[in-house]
Amino acid sequence: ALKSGRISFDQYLRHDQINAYLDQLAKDYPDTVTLESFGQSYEKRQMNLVRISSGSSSSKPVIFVDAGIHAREWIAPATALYLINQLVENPANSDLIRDVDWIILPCLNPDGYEYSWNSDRLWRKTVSPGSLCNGCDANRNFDFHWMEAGASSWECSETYAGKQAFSEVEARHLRDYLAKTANIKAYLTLHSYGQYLLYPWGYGNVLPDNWRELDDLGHQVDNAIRAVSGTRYTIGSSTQVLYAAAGASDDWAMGGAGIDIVYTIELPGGGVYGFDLPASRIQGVVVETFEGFKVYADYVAKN
Ligand code: ING
Ligand code: ZN
Repeated sequence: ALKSGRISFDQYLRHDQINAYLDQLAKDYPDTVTLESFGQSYEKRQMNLVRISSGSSSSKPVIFVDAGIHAREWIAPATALYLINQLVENPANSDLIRDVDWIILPCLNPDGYEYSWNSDRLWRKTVSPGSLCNGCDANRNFDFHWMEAGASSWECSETYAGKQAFSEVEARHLRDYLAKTANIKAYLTLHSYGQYLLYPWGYGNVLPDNWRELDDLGHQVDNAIRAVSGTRYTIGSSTQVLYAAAGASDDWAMGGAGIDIVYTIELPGGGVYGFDLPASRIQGVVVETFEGFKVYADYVAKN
C-alpha cells in the first residue's frame, strides 16, 4: 500500500506505515507540511500529526481533524490519510489550504489500533491495563460532565470511562494540544459507523447555543457527500439522534477548549460487523467524504 513514499487507498495501513507516510510528506513538501509530535501512547508509540498550511499567514483559522480514537474503526484513519494526501499532493485542491490551515492527527489510539490488527479485530478501547480487563474507552475519558451518561465504571465494559477523567495519556495529549494551539475554529473527529454528523452535546439532552448553525452546516456537508454517491447522513446532536454519552472528545472540544464548530463524523460501515469495512470500499468512502471536508473548509474560511 505504500510504494516509495507514495500512498494508495486499496489497503488499510499499519501504524508504522502511517508514520512513514507522514515523514515522507514532510520531506517532500517542506513548504506545506509541518510534522509535529503529538506525544507518545501508553505503549510508547510515537504519535505524529501534520499541520498543512500554504504558508503566507500564521493567523489563519484552523480545522483540527482526528481519527482512530476507537481502535476498530479502521476507515477513520484511512479517511484522515486521504484528506492529508489530497490537501498536500493534489494541486487541484490548493484553494482548500489558501485561507485555512489544517491540523490532522490520523491515529489517536495507536496501541488499540495495532491490537485490532494483531489480536482482536473488534477492539475499541485503549490498552492500558486493568485488574480484570484492559483498556478504557478514550471517548468517555474527557473531563466534561464525565461519567454522567452513557459511560460505565466497570472496567470490562466497552464504554469504560476510566478510573478518573483523563486517566488515558492519549486523551491528555488531545486536551493539551487543543489548549495550546491558537485559532482552532473547527474540530472534527472521525469514527465509524452509521453515517451520522453529530454535534454536541453528548452528555445530556441539551443543545449548544449555536445548534442551528451546526445543524445547517451539517446539512450542507450531507448534500455535498450525497451528490457524489447518494450516501446519506443523519444530522443532529449525539444525544438526540444516537444516544447520550458523556466524556467524549467532541464535548470536550466545545465545552473544555471553547471551539464552536464541532462534529463527530460517523463514516459508513460495512463487512460483517460494520467496523470491518472491506478494503475494496475505502476508495469510495474517502472520496465522497472529501467533498464534505471541502464544505467545512469553505465555511471556516468565510466565517
Ligand atoms: N460512536 C460514538 C461513541 O463514542 C458518540 C458516538 C460520539 C456518542 C460522541 C456521543 C458523543 O459511542 C462510535 N461509533 O464510537
Ligand atoms: Zn467510535
